[in-house]
Amino acid sequence: MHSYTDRATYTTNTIAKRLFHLMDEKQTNLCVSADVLTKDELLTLADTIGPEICIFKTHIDIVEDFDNTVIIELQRLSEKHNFLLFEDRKFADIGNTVKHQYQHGIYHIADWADITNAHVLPGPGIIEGLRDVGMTKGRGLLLLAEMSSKGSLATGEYTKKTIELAETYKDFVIGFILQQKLSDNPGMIHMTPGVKMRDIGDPLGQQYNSPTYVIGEKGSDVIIVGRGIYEAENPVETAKAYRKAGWDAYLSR
Ligand code: S5P
Repeated sequence: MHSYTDRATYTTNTIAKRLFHLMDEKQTNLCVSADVLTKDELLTLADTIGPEICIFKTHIDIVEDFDNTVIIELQRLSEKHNFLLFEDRKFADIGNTVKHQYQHGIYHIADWADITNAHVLPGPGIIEGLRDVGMTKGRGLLLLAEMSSKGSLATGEYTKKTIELAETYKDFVIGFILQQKLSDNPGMIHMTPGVKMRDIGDPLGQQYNSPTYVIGEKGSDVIIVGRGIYEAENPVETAKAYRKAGWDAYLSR
């Protein structure tokens, strides 16, 4: 089994290399999913949880009082605490449209998000469109190969094709969102949402597994934790616990 650091040599993408090194240096494979609705909550979470994480994942379009200072502050905090920014945009349109959605509009995602993600439902054009914009800015893309939610249609042949498609664009595609390790390419990063220590799901179809199961048994690389952390009574202590569980599982596999 390769260490994260060893795996950096199997990719040419600068963000993927940075992430692999960052995880071993900082000793964390925890990505926090900051699905909060105000600028204040978002920035407070980034500053307090920042020391524990390798990636800060946003849904920037749910922030009610969004303005450009959110981005400036997020970038400052990402430098202060050494984590990457991941906008969980889940692009899903034709290449020409996603190019604009990635680069323009209010959010200018390509200008600040180190990582974003896409469904490959439309075919390879979506990757090519995002790549046109993202490569020159030194960004990385994750493909959604599986989803954590009940009844997900991203299974079987769709999942298999997604993994295959990534190889064609491995200068820009840095890995996958999925529930288990599915690629044999050590340069590809596997990230898994649907992680919570206590609950097994929510009323809207989310399904949860533990950090130990996801990293230790399913062979994923990064745990993505949202409500498990930001809804906890003590988010910082809880983040430390998720970080330790994820890291111990990596060390012992
Ligand atoms: O399959 C998926 C893919 C993603 S990116 N299932 C998910 O839940 N996500 C995202 O992970 C989702 O959009 C949310 O931001 C986060 C999970 O949040 P939690 O509160 O359930 O941990």
